[in-house]
Amino acid sequence: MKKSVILGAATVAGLAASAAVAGTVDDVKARGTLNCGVTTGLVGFAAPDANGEWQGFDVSLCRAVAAAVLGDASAVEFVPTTGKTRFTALASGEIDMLARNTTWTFSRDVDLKFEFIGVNYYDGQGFMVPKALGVSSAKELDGATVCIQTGTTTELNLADFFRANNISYEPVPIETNAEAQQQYLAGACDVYTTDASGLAATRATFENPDEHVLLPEIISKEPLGPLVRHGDHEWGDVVRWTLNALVSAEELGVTSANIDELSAGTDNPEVNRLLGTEGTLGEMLGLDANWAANAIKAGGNYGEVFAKNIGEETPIGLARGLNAQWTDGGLLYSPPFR
Ligand SMILES: N[C@@H](CCC(=O)N[C@@H](CS)C(=O)NCC(=O)O)C(=O)O
Repeated sequence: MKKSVILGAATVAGLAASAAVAGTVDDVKARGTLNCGVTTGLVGFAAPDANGEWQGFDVSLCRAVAAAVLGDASAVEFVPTTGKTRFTALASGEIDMLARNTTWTFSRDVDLKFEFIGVNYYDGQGFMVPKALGVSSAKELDGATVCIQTGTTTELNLADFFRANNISYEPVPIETNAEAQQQYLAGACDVYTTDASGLAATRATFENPDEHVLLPEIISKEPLGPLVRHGDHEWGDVVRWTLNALVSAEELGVTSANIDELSAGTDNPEVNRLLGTEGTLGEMLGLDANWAANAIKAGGNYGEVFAKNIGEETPIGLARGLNAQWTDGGLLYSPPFR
């Protein structure tokens, strides 16, 4: 069944109620590709490379889900979405899942009727300014012009922060990160504010990144994660446990280098259940026994995906911080595979 709907004047909330809510696993299998909503471009998270191939931390999750469901990490149709269009794209059925640095909030979950299936990056909102502005705290930004992406939590947090600190600002609304970058570098705004990871990713693409600083304040919690439509629990389970598989694989020491060897069977029962040599977890999800092994092979475990796309060895240079495993003092904690 074709699920694209005529958008008309319907609100996102109205669409959420009318869109098909079940059967996404079967739809994806029948179609043979996963329609995955991503950003319009944020290097390190989701952006096409020189060959037009989408790469990045969020892109890797799309590929892992495609590998789990279809056995083919390349069977993904990437659908670029902006801060504003992302929710309509998901609610209408144009995409099967959204993997686009999207913050899990009460109203998106409850009111827009989506289901956040986990957190793949714990973040918070920060500020970037040119060094030449001579500012060392966000509280010194009274009267500043601020580039701000519409349809985001960023917009709302910014208003709260300035009001709480009794200072004023002039918003410069923008639709995409590319536009923000261009406006900010052209001096159309004094400040760019978004998720701290987004600021690091954006600054990494500047010709002179050293001329820009991230201010010390982190003014919000931005738990970023993939989401699906409310009501399709089987599909939610598939996406949720694919993310958990990548996280568990790191905790259990399963990597893209040793996975073939471990897939022959190990003396760790949880590794065996994860990789499908013991138990029937794949069958419970309606997938092949090696669904999780395929997901891990797509781009490596969570730690490998992080290191390759956004980690300290990349120009983006993000530390694991809150995104370390719980065993290393971070917040990553997958429920058990049993
Ligand atoms: N996490 C926030 C902000 C997400 C957001 O849209 N961030 C921007 C700035 S990093 C982005 O991803 N832009 C990519 C694009 O323009 O496509 C939210 O969920 O509202």
